Amino acid sequence: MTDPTHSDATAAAAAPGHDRPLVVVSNRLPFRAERDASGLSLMRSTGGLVAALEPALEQRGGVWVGWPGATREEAEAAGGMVLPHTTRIRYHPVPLSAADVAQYYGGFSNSTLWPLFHYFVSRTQIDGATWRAYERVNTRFAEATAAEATEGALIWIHDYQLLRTPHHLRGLAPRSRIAFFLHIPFPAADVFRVLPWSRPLLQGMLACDLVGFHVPAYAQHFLTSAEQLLGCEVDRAAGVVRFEGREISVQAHPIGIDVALIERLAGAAPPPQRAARRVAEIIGADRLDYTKGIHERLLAVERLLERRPGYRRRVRFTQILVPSRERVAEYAQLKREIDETVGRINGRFSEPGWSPVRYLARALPLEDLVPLYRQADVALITPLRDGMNLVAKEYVMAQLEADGVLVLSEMAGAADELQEALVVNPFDIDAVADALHRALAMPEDERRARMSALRDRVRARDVHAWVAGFLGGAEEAWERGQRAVATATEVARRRLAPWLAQRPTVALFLDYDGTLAPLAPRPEDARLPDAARQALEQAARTPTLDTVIVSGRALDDLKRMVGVGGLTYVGNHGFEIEGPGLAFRHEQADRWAESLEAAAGELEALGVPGARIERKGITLAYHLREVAPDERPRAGRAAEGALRRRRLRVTFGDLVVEGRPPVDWHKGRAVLHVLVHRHGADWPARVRALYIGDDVTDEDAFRSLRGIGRSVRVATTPAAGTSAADFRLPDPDAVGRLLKWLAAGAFAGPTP
Ligand code: GDG
Repeated sequence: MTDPTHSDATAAAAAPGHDRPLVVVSNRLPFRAERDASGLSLMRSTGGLVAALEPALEQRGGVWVGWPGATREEAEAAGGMVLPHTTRIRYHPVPLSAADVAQYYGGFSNSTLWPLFHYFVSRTQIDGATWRAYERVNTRFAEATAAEATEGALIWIHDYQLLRTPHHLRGLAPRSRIAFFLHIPFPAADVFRVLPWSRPLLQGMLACDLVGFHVPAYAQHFLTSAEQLLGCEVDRAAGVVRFEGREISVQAHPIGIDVALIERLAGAAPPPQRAARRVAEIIGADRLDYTKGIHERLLAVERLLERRPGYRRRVRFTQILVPSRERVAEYAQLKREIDETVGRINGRFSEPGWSPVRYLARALPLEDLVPLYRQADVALITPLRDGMNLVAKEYVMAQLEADGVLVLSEMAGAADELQEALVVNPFDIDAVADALHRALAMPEDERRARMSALRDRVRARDVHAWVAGFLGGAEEAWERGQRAVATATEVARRRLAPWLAQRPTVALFLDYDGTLAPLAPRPEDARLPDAARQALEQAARTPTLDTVIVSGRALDDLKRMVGVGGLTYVGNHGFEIEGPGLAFRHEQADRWAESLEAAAGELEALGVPGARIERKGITLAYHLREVAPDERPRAGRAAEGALRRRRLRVTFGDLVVEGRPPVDWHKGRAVLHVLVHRHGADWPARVRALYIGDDVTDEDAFRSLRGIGRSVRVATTPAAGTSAADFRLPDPDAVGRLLKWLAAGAFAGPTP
């Protein structure tokens, strides 16, 4: 794990890449859509993040990509909307419909990712429809971003709503510099894997050069997930993941606040006059959210008053509750619960002239909030889980006299840095009540010692240092990624070597077209490269290696194309097998000859220009590669119909439609047949089975071997979530290099 560098703004200005254009991408643009009599207007919103990013955008020149905050329908009803702009920053709106907002934002982002990442597993909704909406909207964000990604620009994507955007963006702009920051926790791998889409989400994030989190623990969770769920190679000490032949840096960059702003606003407010005061002030301020522990906090205040009656009439707890996600039913329910608890506590303890809880259930302008921070003797910040929590840092900086006390949940990322606070477990109501007592009774010397240490740290790591540190980290990550020479083959080799070495024999299954041989427009032109032929010849001589070529081609054709003796050949998608000590022909292989011929006749009669019919005896292929692209869908449908009418099974490959006997037999079953007949039913005790293929029909083999073997899909781009293979190699060249290593028998397992 590399620690973030907290350089100041001057150092940042001189840092490499400081003049690089910046593209910021976030769910929301920094506006609030306000509706009034004149229609819809967009107001610039403020806040620490905006205050930190806008100067960086202004300095470098750049674009902010995001949703403006009003749905497409609302904007249309209002006759359009006009985005504010400054001379150096442009805003690129990503329009979202009301349905998008409901499904992508209210659904997958806030009813699936938000609860799960905050460890509320039982609140997590698993719904394929919202996932698809999330994927769709993330694609749109990637398209909008790609349109802005000028040469050399740095793209900085924010937060959990956009975890898949880097993946789509990498596909559209492969050479771009992409960095990501997650503002919420990244959960432990065992929690994260609850999501059926955990793997594509990880792949999404791993398309970046830098993935940033608030604290090292979140980064570690991410590394563990990448290792366990995707089989990535991980270097924890360096904070690096190797994936798809790329190196991704994973770092902790704890966000800071706008220190100067908070101190200015605090300075404009009256000082607290603590000694003269009869009623001690306690403050809490949160967005309405179940993660913030507001209800539990109220119970702790109640417990204090119950157990220590001396505090009655002598303390007042102010809770500021900013409305949030009101359209989500659970939030409305939570609001009712909090309202009721406040009412109950006040009903129970209030006396003439004093109520224990002051409750402000609305947003306050920062100018009004900071004076409340300054006045408060104690801040009670007890989220059940929080990425960072900025209120804790803001309270600290508003304590200009350095004599307030911070009571802080150990479940907030901020607790990592703010160790001098009274750190509590927010679930333990008694412990929070005790900490509150300790805070209220704390001697001034201790208060000043703690608060001044906190103030120094928060000041040193303000939001400008955070931006500079993160952008510097992104720059380094990209450089590092450029130097990293690990090819996909090397990565696969390193991952496979220890596993292969655990058994004396390796059974190696290789598809032909697109795996060993580059694809060619006509099947007869797909020649085996010389290097691959030599490697196969060597493989045939290596006693610890059992090499099997698997193809959809007819067996004779396949043997002719490869032409290496001593290997096993599986033809016609597994319907015919031949090799040392093995001869197999599926019992149904010859019963469908008439149907196949009838279908072939019908396809010939169609006379689609460029289409080719390949009669393979047991199966039939209809090749569309040389058919005009806009003719292909129609020709494909016609072929499907012709084959189905003869009750044949239809499969769709890469520009090919195939018909085969309608039985449950495929490459995967054939692979298991070879393994069992050659090595015995308990072959996993003696043999490591590895399958390499590029086609959809190879997926059957990947699935059959899942858990008992390993598989590699040959594909130029990562097929997120769509392949059952364990690894990916980009092309037949990369397969050739892996094959050369395997053929030499260098994996050397224990002797039989
Ligand atoms: C996410 C993560 C992470 C509060 N009341 C008012 C008001 N606020 C401002 C505060 C503070 C911000 O809202 C709240 O920030 P938090 O960090 O506490 O929480 P989230 O909104 O959940 O933010 C969090 C953060 O992202 C940054 O990475 O720290 O863990 O969940 O700045 O001042 N602002 C105004 N009126 C209010 O009444 N204007």
